[in-house]
Amino acid sequence: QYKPRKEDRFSFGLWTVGNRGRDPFGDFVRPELAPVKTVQKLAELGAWGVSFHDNDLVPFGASAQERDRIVREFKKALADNDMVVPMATTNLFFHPIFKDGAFTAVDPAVRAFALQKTMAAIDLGAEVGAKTYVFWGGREGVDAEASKDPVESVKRMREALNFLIQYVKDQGYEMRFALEPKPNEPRSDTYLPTIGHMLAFINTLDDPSMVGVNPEVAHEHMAGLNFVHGVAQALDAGKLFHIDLNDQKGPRYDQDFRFGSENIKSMFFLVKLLEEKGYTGARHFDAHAYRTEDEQGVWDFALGCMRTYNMLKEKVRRFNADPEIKALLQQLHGGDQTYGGLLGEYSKEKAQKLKGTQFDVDVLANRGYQYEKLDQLTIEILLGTR
Ligand code: GLT
Ligand code: MN
Ligand code: MN
Ligand code: MN
Repeated sequence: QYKPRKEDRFSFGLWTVGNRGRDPFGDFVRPELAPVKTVQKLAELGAWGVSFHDNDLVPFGASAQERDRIVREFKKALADNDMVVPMATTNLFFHPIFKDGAFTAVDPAVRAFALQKTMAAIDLGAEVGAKTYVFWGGREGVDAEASKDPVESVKRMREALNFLIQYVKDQGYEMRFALEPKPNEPRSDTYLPTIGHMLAFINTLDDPSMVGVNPEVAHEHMAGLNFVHGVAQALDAGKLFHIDLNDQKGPRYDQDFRFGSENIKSMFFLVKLLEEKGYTGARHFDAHAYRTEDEQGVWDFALGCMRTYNMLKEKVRRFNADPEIKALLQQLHGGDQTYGGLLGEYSKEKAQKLKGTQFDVDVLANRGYQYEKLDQLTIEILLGTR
């Protein structure tokens, strides 16, 4: 019943299941996973798509012939396994040339190189049919605050994105951009740190309609924010172009845990939001297996992400169908029509009427809302007793 199917639109980055467990304190613990094998394995598990950074597929500095061979083999694997590439992105953080950032690096040669690399990666994404192009500003930020003018940095970010928007248009690609915020790590402070910062920034671009967000669970939790609310605001703005699903234990380093492994209640409300508010994009997992795992553990991890999403989806169905919850919500949201008529759009008459209205302040102030009951019912749904 919870088995992932194509219509669930689950996707994984090559770098996620391909994560080899290296961290700042320890070396690789798993061997490399070839992209072709990843595509086969993910398809077997029921995934729909796979995403990648340019260098997850084509090594940095590969020759043109090598690139073409790799892309040919990869496209064959996609076709053989009925898999799509919903999203592609650029690695602008791994190579030492990007140690001071890419689009916001102080060195204009680095900024120009970042643009060149991104154009080539956009071409690669377009070649495999990616309709969404993600920008995660990995090293766009500072350690030494004195090193950059923060206003200039925002301008540089804008300049680069405007350049690339125009490039995509010139090439005639059917592609939209999704910007991914993160508050810190690997830099001690990253520019455009949260969904809210990103949404405001997008409106300053030359063609905001082409640009949305790619929020990640772990990243907003690192900033101590309510992810569900951030995603809701992005949806309301028509800007939820893509999403990175994973999990995280509070505001620490970026943990990228298996989806739904930690914050079950908020992930329940996230799935509820995505399923009910018309999100049709990829359910993309940007997470990786614990460092303790071998290859089998990686596939256990991948299947777990998808199954948990589907289990939460089933919980949403139960929540919505529960008579007691339904009645409670109806009562809470029913309201009083006399006052309802005084709300909404402004009119002079309404304002006058509102000014003259008597409110029973004591009754309103003394009201109980039954949220304890509502929340407990939610918990009972989640713990499987309803
Ligand atoms: C990197 C980062 C992720 C981004 C990926 C896209 S790469 O793993 O931690 O959050 O989504 O660049
Ligand atoms: Mn991410
Ligand atoms: Mn992360
Ligand atoms: Mn990450």
